[in-house]
Amino acid sequence: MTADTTPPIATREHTVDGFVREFLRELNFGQGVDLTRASANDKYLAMARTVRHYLMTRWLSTLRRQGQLQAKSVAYLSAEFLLGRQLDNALLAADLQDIVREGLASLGIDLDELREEEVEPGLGNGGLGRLAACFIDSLATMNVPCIGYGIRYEYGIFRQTFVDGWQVEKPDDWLRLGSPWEFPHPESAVTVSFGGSVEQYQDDDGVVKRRWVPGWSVQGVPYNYMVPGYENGRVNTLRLWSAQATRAFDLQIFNAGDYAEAVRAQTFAENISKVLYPEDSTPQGKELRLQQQYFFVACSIKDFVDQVLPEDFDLHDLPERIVFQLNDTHPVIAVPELMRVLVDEKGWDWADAWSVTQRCFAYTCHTLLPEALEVWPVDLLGRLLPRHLEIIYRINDEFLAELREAYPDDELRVRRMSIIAEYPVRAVRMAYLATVAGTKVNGVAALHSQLLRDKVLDDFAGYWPDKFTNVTNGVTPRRFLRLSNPGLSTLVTEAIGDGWVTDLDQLRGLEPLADDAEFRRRFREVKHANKLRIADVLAHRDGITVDPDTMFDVMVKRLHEYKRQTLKLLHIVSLYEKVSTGKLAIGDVTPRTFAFGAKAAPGYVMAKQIIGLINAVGATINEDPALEGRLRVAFPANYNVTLAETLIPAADLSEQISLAGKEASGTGNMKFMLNGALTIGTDDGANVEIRELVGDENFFLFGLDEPQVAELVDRGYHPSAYYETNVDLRHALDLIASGAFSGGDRTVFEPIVSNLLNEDRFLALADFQAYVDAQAKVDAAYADPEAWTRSAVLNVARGGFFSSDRSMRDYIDRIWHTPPVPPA
Ligand code: 9GP
Repeated sequence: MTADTTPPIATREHTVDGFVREFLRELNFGQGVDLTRASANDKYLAMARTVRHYLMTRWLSTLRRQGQLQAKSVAYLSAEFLLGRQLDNALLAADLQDIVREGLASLGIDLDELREEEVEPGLGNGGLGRLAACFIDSLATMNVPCIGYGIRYEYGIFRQTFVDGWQVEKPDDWLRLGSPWEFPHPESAVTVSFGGSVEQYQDDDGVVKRRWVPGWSVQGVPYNYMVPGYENGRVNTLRLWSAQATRAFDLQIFNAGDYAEAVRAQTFAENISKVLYPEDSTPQGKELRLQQQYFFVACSIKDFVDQVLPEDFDLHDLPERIVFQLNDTHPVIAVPELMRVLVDEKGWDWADAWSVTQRCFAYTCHTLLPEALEVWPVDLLGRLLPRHLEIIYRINDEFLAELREAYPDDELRVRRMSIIAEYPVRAVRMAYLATVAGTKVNGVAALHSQLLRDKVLDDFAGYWPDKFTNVTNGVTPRRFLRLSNPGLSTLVTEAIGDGWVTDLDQLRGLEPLADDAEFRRRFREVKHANKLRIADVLAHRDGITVDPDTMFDVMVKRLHEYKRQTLKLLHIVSLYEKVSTGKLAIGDVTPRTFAFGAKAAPGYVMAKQIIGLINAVGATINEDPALEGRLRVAFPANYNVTLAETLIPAADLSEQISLAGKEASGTGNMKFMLNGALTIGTDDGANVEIRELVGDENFFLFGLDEPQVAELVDRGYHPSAYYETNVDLRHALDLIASGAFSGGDRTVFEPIVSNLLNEDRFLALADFQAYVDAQAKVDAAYADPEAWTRSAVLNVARGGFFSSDRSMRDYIDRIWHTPPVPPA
């Protein structure tokens, strides 16, 4: 027998005493303080580091096993990962919740107080980034090898504050107090270049080739994060890149004595990963953004090819070893980058390189708004990445030649499908490039995928019908039910066991309990407790008072006109107007708390106006004694993942009221459903599937559907006609215009009113009456608590489809073909 020479991996003792010993060691040796003098932050950091030790053994053995097996992996390329707080998830994955609570209590420390010390990394804008975080959680839990690649922004999504009701952005300094969940590896930094020019040269065989002579470079330093699977021994890796000046560059200038210039060079390089672009759905055509995109994909490809793969790996086998999933168009520049690596650096011929590249990528589109499909002017691209632009031109030339063969008599169609747009400026259409390069293109909900096929990418779908598929989004049940709603989790587990945590379809087992009066009573108790919990959070966090005995009617999402927060506002203002003028007795109004959460992109003027109006309406209504506290608006600033985790479980009504055909999917809608809220919504995004699953009788559908919207727009939409003919709508708009919510100043909200009356791009006025009618049905349904609870239970029971584990199964079956690799 030969001795096992594999070095052992350290383990930790999974007991209260073991934890306490480790924790004190971290506090004393890691933080350099003793318990009596330790600040809350010291204790939090020591606890977090102790907890991560418990996951380390799993992480190291996952990496070791992956090194041995070289199983096919997913590389999820995403400019955003909106992780949320890490501690609770780590405790859950490592089955440490009780041990840590007890261990800390034995030292007189309250776990819940320490939890509040954690600052969430806001490395994403909203749904897209949060989806990426859910996906990597699911892949780890399902034992699928995955590495997430993204950017370690020094400043994440801005911290929103309100000053006199108006949004004021503050920097999100999430790293200030230390970041215990990351592992920097400066020794593994990679160099990424920009600018310069392309030169022609002859290789050793006299073949004329082209290569890039870059103008300047930066370093990408990897920071690793653990992505633990739920109680399964696997920990995958998320690798986020931070930009730094290259040492050579730095030293050269420094040695020449120009300290100021050296610092400037450093700042210039570090700017690349300095701040997340706070845009959601609309791209900012900024050079820095393209730098960010290229920076992280170039680092990631280099990392994968040079560090992750074994030295002797034959890159011709790359498609059997990896699939690079392009999360929206942000990482699409990875396509020409892989071509450049294979052709220029590895010396492959073009056809070989293209054949491998085409089999390595797949593309997810997350939008339907034409303005959100990124397009890079060739001037900019050519300046920043001249060799990549050449490669894109060649990809396009060959693609157009192929199309001309397929459609010899249809040059118009060929031009429509060109990766290069000619108007208004010559530019690269990144979605087209991704479609041409990817094995598959998917939308994120059934309706969205259909509209992609039929409208946005219809020429491509006609040419490659099999390339297009759908994967409906999902959310992780670990974070968004098990952790965020302990009351409901316990109730569900008591009823059907805890298998649902990793197999959410098991929630179906709750269906019969919808008819069980005792179960419904306990379900209501949980909801009420969740309302008390959020009331407490809002009181302390925001100084906002809410009444837990009212219906919680919640609209939380980015502020965007297509999402139609204004429609919600018109409903509130209309109710207020009717009560104030005596048309409606306050006693007949269902007591409601209207909760909003929404950040507006800093440069999106109309969105910021709407925030001002929500706060102004809230301030007026909340202080009007005539309403007897029956209607209140609660708009906490800085809605984020942490707040979502307490707010969503308390909701009765989920507002998903985007204009049909505009919201690709939505994922908040799924979180609400799983937490027992009923949806009022349009036939849009994943609402369509929610309604199909839960049934019409448990969903408040209203408004135009997508074909009706298209028809109305084609016919010519005149919002003012609705104003003229609908008295309630007129009164509501007039009240806003009168200055009633702006201290009599009629100019303040005039832009919103006139935009609605004259343009109303997202047809809020057309859907107003249908929305108000649907809200009347909500009131009627809510008046019968037993029937309402029955519907709420059925929403939970039928929500299993929206697990991100199911989304991952669909990606694996339809796109990735990456089988699970159970731990050794
Ligand atoms: O707007 C979509 C949202 O509907 C979807 O749920 C989310 C995740 O797929 O992606 C959003 N898209 C973007 O943020 C930008 O394309």
